[in-house]
Amino acid sequence: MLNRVLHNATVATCITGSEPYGLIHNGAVAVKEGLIVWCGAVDSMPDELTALPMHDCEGGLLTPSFIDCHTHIVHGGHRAGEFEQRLHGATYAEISAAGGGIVSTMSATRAASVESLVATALPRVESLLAEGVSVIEIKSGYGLDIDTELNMLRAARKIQSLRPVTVKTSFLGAHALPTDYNGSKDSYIDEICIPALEKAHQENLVDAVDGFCESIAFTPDQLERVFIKAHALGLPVKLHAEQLSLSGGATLAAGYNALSADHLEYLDEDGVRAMAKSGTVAVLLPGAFYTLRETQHPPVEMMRKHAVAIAIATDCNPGSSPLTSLLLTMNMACTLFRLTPEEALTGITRNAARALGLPDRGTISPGMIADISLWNVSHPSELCYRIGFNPLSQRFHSGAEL
Ligand code: DI6
Ligand code: FE
Repeated sequence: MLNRVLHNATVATCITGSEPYGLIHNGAVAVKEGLIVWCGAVDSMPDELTALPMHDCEGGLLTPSFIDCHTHIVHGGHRAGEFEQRLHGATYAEISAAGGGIVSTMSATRAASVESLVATALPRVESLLAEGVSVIEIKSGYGLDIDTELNMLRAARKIQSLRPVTVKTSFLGAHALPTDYNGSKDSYIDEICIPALEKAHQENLVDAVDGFCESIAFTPDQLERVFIKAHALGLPVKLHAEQLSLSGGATLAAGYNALSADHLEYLDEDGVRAMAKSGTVAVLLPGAFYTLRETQHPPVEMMRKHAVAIAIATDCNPGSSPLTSLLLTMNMACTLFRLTPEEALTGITRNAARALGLPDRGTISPGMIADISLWNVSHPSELCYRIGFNPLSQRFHSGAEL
């Protein structure tokens, strides 16, 4: 049923206006052919819409469905053992040096078939969907050879065909240097990363191109070569930047009109200015901050001052953020980063859509795809405030009731 009017609801449109959250009290949303055609106070609804089937929301809250704009949700294995080792005193760096970390996930991912990558990702995907998620971004980056990078992206595409979710893929060949690669980081970029990107693009597996800019990963110069190839292929870019140190990644990304720069704990004001100029979204990842017990906070106040759009995401990955809850991510963003609940909600709706280049999602307004969630709460701040409680009552995906 793709035509209906959702009524008897408070509507958080997530459009900036006079009301916080773009709230409409006693609101209604009209959906036709899976698109939102009208939204407003129920007493101002145009007469012709009253002929549509009516869906009583019983006083609940409607929001745009959530968008997790940064995940590594497809991967082999897990790293619970490293979690234990860290609690016994080992550091993330020591574990990596001993063959753990990203490399251990790489080995497990290479050993997995596409089918098993899909099968192990699905429970994590379902955990997100159960909390009103309609769009998930999924990165490659644990294959680090041509075949496995492609397999990760094939698995990501497959997930969209198996569940009511929209998947956007990001190619992250420049995530880490595989330890079994006999060559330099420069030759890895030329011999593996760029050829894998070309092949993945030929198979239509890539929606955006990502990289990890950090002393333990790749330099701005190396990543720029990947970005040049991305632009030549007509693909937008994004970047893991300034997560562990200030490396200049955000400024590089802004120079290539990146959709987003992500993490950003060590970002400085020049980087914030560059992102403001290019309209690059700042994606903050409180799950990684929490798991790594980071103490450097992302410069949220500076982002507000320069009007950089802020999104938040799970960064779901087996090492630094084994997190599959956007509700908890919102709570963490408020408590750890001092985002307001309104910023947190905007961060997983309107701004997350921008971080993925999706102009037709992330708000409740005419012309948007009807990805809408109904919550058994009376005010949107409740979505951030509770910890470990899921008040989702219903989700509509492209207007279809699930
Ligand atoms: N930043 C991160 O936090 C993850 N990747 C990245 O570029 C870490 C991934 C892992 O430890 O498996
Ligand atoms: Fe990440």
